[in-house]
Amino acid sequence: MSSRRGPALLDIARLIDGIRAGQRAVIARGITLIESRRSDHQRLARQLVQDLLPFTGNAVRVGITGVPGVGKSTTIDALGSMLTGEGHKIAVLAVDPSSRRTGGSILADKTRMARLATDMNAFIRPSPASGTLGGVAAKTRETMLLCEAAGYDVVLVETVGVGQSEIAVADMTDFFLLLMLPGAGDELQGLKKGVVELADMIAVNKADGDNVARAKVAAAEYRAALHILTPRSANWSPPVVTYSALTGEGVAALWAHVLDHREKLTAAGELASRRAEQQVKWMWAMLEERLFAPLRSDRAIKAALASIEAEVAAGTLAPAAAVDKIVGMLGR
Ligand SMILES: Nc1nc2c(ncn2[C@@H]2O[C@H](COP(=O)(O)OP(=O)(O)OP(=O)(O)O)[C@@H](O)[C@H]2O)c(=O)[nH]1
Ligand SMILES: [Mg+2]
Repeated sequence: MSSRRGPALLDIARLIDGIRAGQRAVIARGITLIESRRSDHQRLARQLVQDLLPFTGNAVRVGITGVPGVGKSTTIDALGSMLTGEGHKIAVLAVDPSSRRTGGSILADKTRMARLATDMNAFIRPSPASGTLGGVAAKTRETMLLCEAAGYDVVLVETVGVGQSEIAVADMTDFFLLLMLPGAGDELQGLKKGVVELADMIAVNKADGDNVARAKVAAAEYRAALHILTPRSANWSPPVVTYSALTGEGVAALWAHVLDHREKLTAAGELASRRAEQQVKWMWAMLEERLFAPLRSDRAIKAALASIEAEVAAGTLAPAAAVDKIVGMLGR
């Protein structure tokens, strides 16, 4: 074909073959395309995700959150290697829109996931580079789809429990796991009530050594706290468990709850409806992201916005007139 689209489409076909064959280098190349900010790459990435769509949706999608140091990475390592031992293929993704995680701490994370990092049935991908939460979440969602098409049947999405990113992760997964520390029943460890309400399970980690009794006390407190919250689903009451990512004690039981949840929600049709709702939500989130993109990236618009904002602040320009001006610039 001599058309300009020819070679690119050929590349996409090759990418799809490699991804579906589970070739790690090709998977990584696909993710790089998804994460690229270049508009031609973004166009190809959209085509790629669309073409992969029929092969997606088959994974158990689990979101994992908790304060820094609660043991998310250690838990993912323990859980992930248990599951690869059972013949599963695990993809580990992250949503971290802050610039907290530099190259250095990605490496540190890999040492916390020592077993998975060398496991051929595990694929670990750090969070897309910092950007807006919406942008980062969108890329992680597409990466998740790509991993599913590559045959990963469990996707674990980690996010640190300090902001809006928990909601984004709960919105892209089937099961949202909130990790807690023993002994710190104090106002649910600073977590916002909204995050606790999203949880499909609370798991108190580090229930080992001297901490076992304290972990049990914490679990009882969380159980009592959950009673006064409205459950996320009519078909599921979030359990509260204790475990140790370090010793592995309780990790299998933790996973059994995830599967139980899946069975119950599938039977009730809720898993399918949850995913359908999520997909529509993604569409709106991406539309918003796309419509707002010029406001953030177009230099002329950015400059004009600053002075428009100043005029609105000074009271010389009405907000409605300002919106007219901005929308006018977008239409150009
Ligand atoms: N005793 C004990 N220590 C644990 C356990 N799980 C994790 N740790 C320790 O807690 C520390 C933090 O663990 P990480 O897995 O890095 O925690 P994280 O939640 O991923 O932390 P961030 O990525 O910084 O948000 C490490 O020193 C772990 O060895 C556990 O079950 N028992
Ligand atoms: Mg970590």
